[in-house]
Amino acid sequence: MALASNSHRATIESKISYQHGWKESFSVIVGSDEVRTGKPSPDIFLEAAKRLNMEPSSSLVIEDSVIGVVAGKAAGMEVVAVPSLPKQTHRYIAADEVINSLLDLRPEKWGLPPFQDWIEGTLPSEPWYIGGPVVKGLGRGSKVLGIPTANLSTEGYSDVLSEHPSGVYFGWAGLSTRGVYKMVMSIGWNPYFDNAEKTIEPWLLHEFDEDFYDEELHLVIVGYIRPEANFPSLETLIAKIHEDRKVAERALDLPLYSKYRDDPYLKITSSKGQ
Ligand code: ADP
Ligand code: RBF
Ligand code: MG
Repeated sequence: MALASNSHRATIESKISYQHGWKESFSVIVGSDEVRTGKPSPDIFLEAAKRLNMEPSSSLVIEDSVIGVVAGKAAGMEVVAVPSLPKQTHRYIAADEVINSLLDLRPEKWGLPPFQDWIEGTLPSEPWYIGGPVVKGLGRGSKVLGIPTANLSTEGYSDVLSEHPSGVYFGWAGLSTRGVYKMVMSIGWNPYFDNAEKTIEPWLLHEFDEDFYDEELHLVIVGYIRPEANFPSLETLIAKIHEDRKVAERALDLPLYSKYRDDPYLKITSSKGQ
């Protein structure tokens, strides 16, 4: 695995020195000062392949920039693009695949060994925490989909939300006066509805007799299921969300995930996450 950047070698080294284990993860590092021309020229990638002793045609480039995609294709390599800005997919048409985040990278699609951390359709993560009073959403969940989502305000969560890509996640939900429930949620712009704002939409996997707007809801998010997607019809969107529910329900019984049911954050009644 090589790191091939348009930055100068010294800048790359200095930058990654702050990330534990990154330097050791790459057997080759190439900066733009080590070749004649930087991206979009293919030189950096060709040099990286040469030092790895690999054929360009059997190399896979993972890129976040448009000029990097162009450089990778010019080098005769396969290119997966991970755009650094959402809703910019159209600028990356030259790539062989555009994914929303590195969570969606599937090495086996490219003849590489698969990641080993996926388990029963889910990708475990360190738990992360959000909470607050249940707010009014766009009034669509129950009415249009038959799937109520207890929306949380995104205000005050810009750090957590920028750390975690949009997508479908699952975990545990605590309602201060009611209990702890399994939960599956979408975070993002809901491509089917093409929302202008990012929303947090947790579906609590329990039948309630009444609404619980303004009640304190705390979430412990323990894993990832899939990127948000668009769908050809409302029926196919609904079917997919029910599939997500089954994946989450089953996964949350695994010890790996069920242990977080007892997380004290689910019982605390303050209004700030951690
Ligand atoms: P909104 O657009 O205001 O979020 P929804 O149609 O999505 O409206 O309904 C969400 C509301 O339904 C929640 O705020 C909550 O009060 C209630 N509700 C009832 N059952 C559930 C459930 N199982 N999961 C989430 N919310 C539920
Ligand atoms: N909306 C989408 O447009 N695309 C999705 O892939 C998607 N996945 C969802 C997954 C789950 C588990 C839930 C609860 C909702 C999902 N929705 C998705 C969001 C749904 O559109 C949202 O709840 C409604 O817009 C109601 O506000
Ligand atoms: Mg809702």
